[in-house]
Amino acid sequence: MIDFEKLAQAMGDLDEDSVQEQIRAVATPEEANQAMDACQKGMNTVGKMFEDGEYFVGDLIFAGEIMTDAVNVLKPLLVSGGSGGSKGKMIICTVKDDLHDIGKNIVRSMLEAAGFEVIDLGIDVPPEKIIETIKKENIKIVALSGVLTLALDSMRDTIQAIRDAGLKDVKVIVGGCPVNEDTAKAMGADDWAYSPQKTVKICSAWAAAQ
Ligand code: B12
Repeated sequence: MIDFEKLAQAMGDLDEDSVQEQIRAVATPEEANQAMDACQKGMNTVGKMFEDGEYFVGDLIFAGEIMTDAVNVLKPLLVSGGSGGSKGKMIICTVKDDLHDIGKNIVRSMLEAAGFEVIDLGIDVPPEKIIETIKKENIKIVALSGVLTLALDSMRDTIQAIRDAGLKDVKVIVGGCPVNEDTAKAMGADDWAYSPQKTVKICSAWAAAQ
C-alpha cells in the first residue's frame, strides 16, 4: 500500500531515495495517477520553499531531475489506457521565455499514447516558429504549455499571432500551473486543461470533428 502523503512529503523534502523507492512500488495506472498528483503536490512545496528563500535555483534543478526520473518510471502505466489509432499531427511546445518542460513532456506522452503524431517544438518557442510549423505541416491543433506567470503573456501573443496569420481554424489549447478558465478565456484560447487526461479528451474531440 503506497502512502501518497509520504511521497508528496519526500518530493518536497528532495529526498530522492525515498521518492524512487515509493515510485518503484507503483503497480497500477490508478496508483500511477495518484503518484503523479503526489509528486506535483511535492513540487508545489518546492516552489513555496523557493519563494520563501529556503530553497535555491540548484534545488529547483534537483527537484526537476527527481520529478523527471519519477515520470519516466510511471510513464508506461500512465499511458497504458491509450487508445492508439491515428488522430493526425499536432504541435506542443513551451511558450517563449519559459524553460519549464516536465509538464509538457507528460502531456506529450499521453497525447502520443492516444494516437496523435506530436511535433514537439521544445521550450522557449517564439510565435513565428509555431506559425511556420503550422503552415508547413498543415496543423489544426496546437498545445501551448507554460508555468511562469510571464508565460500567460507569451501565450496571448502566440494566439494573437496565429489569428493574425489568418490561421483561424487552428484550435489552441493552453495549460500549465498559472492557466485557469479565466486566463485561458482572456488570452483567446479555444480551451484549457490541467490534467493530461482532460487534454487528450479535448484534443481527440477536436480531431474527430475535423
Ligand atoms: C522544476 C522547476 C524548475 C526547473 C525546471 C526544469 C524543467 N526541465 O522543466 C528549473 C530549475 C529549470 C526552473 C527554473 C526557473 N524557475 Co522554476 N519551478 C520548478 C517547479 C519547482 C516545478 C515545475 C514542475 O515541473 N512541476 C511539475 C509539472 C508536472 O507540473 P506542470 O508543469 O504544472 O504540468 C502539469 C499541468 O500543468 C499540465 N500541463 C502542463 N503543460 C500543459 C500544456 C497543456 C496544453 C495542457 C492542456 C496542460 C499542461 O499537465 C502537467 C501534468 O499534470 C515550479 C514550482 C511549481 N509549483 O510548479 C517552479 C516555478 C515554476 N519556477 C519559478 C521560477 C521563478 C523559476 C526561475 C525564474 C528561477 C530563477 N531565478 O532562475 C527559473 C525560470 C527559467 C525560465 N525562464 O523558465 C516560479 C515561477 C513564479 C512565477 N509566478 O512566474 C515557480 C512557480 C516556483 C515559485 N513558487 O517561485 N524551475
